[in-house]
Amino acid sequence: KNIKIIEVNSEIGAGTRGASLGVEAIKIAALDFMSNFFVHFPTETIETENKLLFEPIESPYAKRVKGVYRMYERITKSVYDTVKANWFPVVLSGDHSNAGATIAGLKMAHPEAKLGVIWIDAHADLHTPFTTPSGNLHGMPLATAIGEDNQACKNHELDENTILWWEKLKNIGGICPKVLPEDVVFISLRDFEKEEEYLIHQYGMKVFTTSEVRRKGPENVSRAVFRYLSDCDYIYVSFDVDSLDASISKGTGTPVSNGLREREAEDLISKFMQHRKICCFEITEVNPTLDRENLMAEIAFNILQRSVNVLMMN
Ligand code: DIR
Ligand code: MN
Ligand code: MN
Ligand code: MN
Repeated sequence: KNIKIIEVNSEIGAGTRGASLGVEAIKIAALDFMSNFFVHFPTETIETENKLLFEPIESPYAKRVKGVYRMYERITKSVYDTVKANWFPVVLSGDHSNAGATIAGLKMAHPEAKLGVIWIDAHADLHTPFTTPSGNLHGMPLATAIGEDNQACKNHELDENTILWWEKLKNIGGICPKVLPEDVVFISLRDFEKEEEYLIHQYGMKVFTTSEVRRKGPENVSRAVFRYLSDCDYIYVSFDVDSLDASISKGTGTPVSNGLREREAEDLISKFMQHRKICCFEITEVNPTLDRENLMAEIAFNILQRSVNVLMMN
């Protein structure tokens, strides 16, 4: 595969400041390891909306949603163009809200295909403006992809404007839903709210817990994941670094205990990358301002490098 890196230095979907520096921190990790990894690949850097961080919030249940929508437009186009030009997109992004756009770009590039998603994350990211506990859009990208409002669990009344922008996020690219809930697999999910749990149960979404990954091993888990997604034509892997255990993930906005070890994540992700249906890989939520020694970025870089090596051999 011919790799192209799409760099998204945006953090407007996150609740903690600093994730917009995550991609730079991964590059610093590469330099500290004396790796010339980043020399080898064409890179497109997406313009951000981070200036909105200095402005008052308009929609408390969908913070900076206009900016997130503009990010969605740019990322969707970039992913679409990359796939259409026969490049394999590796997306390095600040906060996870961007992943909703990555999925949109993939779906637009393959409108007739059935798209599967492997979501490696402590969180389900299935909130909507109707249910969110924080208003942060990095908790909502999967809901935009499956076209979900979750009105059944509604906690807030929304103003017209918030509803309008939410509709625009779900319908970006003119296809909604982009992915079916049954074609989403969660890995290491362990921190979610009851509104998300409702959706997971209602749709019977597939979850592999950390202990399952540990017990069965990467080979078996990977085989089970691809068997489960066997009727999908293309599969996207989204890696939120907070899937890693809190002991090694201080450098992310929302670390959670009982997560994956570095080696487990690396082995599992490189197994995923061997599969012919893999069409895109994304790493997100590295926040070096929370880290003392850039450990999170170093781990993310190791996983990136090994994954890309595997992709290039396939
Ligand atoms: C929580 C936290 N579910 C929220 N989500 C995070 O604010 O929606 N996602 N941290 O990565
Ligand atoms: Mn996430
Ligand atoms: Mn997360
Ligand atoms: Mn199916």
